[in-house]
Amino acid sequence: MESLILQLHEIGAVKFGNFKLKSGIFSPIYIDLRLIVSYPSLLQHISQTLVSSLPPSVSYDVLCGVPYTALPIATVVSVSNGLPMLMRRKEIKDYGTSKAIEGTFQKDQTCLIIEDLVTSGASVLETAAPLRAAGLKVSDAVVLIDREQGGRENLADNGIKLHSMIKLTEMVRVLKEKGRVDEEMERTVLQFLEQNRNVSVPNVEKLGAKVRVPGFKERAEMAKNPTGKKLFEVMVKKETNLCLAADVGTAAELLDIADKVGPEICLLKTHVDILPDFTSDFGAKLRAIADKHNFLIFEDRKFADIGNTVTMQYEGGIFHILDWADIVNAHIISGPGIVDGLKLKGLPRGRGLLLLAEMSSAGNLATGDYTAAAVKIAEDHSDFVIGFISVNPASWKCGPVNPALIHATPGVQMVKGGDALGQQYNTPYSVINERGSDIVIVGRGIIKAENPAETAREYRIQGWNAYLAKCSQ
Ligand code: S5P
Repeated sequence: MESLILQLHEIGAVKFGNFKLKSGIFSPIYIDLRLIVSYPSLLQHISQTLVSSLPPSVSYDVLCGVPYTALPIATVVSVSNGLPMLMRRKEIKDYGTSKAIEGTFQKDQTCLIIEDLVTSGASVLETAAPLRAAGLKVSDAVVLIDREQGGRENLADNGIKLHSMIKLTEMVRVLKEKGRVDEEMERTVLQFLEQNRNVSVPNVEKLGAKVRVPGFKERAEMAKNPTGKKLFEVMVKKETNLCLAADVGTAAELLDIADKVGPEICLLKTHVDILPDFTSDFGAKLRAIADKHNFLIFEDRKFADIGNTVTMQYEGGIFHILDWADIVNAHIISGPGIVDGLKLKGLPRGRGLLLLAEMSSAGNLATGDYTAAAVKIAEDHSDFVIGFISVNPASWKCGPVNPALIHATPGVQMVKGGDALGQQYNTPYSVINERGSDIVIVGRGIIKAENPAETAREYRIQGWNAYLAKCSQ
């Protein structure tokens, strides 16, 4: 390993100084492994050591390198070990076969992911998602260098064990010992790593001691509200627990993305008051798309006023939400009267309501007793309330909630993290399997993707697999 580290340093694949990373932060160390294609014996050395460093318990039928840098490594591993390889396309063609994965394989085969460098683990997850979507099992990834900045934990959250040949701290120690960097640089790098370690694994309390989890089909039977029942049924029929948060700039874009992503989702969430081109026929147009693809519409109105006011906000104004939205949501800050008010209008039309029991944003106040109060109100109105916006129902002190009620969780992306305005993200696997939710609500993770429909498919598979894993526990 030492000689490998020294060779990487010699060819300039590891550099020390002050480098701006893709994320915008400055790092005293920069690693560029693209160079290794120019050094065939080093490439062969890396490829051989990668596979032989894996524990014998790791078994696999096929390999897949993360594009692009790890592709030559995976190719050499494949050729020297006689193991078939797959390739994941970064860009999916909209002509020909439009395949995300190239190569032949059988469903249920196990695929080992090969990567050159892991920081957050995002690239490995981007490769794992279409492999899993195609029916392959992905449980291990092997990487040449682990930057030790949260990748291992993020991957574990997604059911992938990371095996690394070299850890960045080890690499720096070896280079210091061999006189390639001085003590000050070693200290600077270690300090940088210390300050940029994204290891904050959420305080996950596992779902109650392996109680049998009823599936969505069973829960559809238990639901009292027709919309709640329909939602479970759609989820089962389409094998999806994905809700798209369609926070796009215009009504035209919204209708367009709804049609494209429609086959992947059970629910489409709108913020109708952000659409500058809203017209009175918007609801009918969206309903037609919802009927075509069999999903429900959820207007994320977050009502918060007294019962009398919300009846008017629900039914009237410009938006006439009651006419086209299957589901709306409400805060309980004003007390149970808000549910009575919305129910007055919504129940005769067969509509459903989600209560905001928790929120995803940092520092929010919907915790503890407030969350418990939401549960109580929901139980008291289970003819109209279909469930909750929640973040970690597995941790609720009140214990498991009536399974007729559903949990939908915002703040979901493939990699844990957040935005600059307090949003906090967890992975689909963590949200469904560890935090005890049912539906993942994904906005920017899909709408900002290069190919929203394909990305939505990947989220759907991740979310659904996490649900299946939970049910088979
Ligand atoms: O606590 C909450 C509740 C909601 S409904 N946190 C949220 O982020 N939301 C909504 O979920 C939010 O208004 C947005 O529409 C979506 C999250 O979007 P993303 O782009 O961060 O995935």
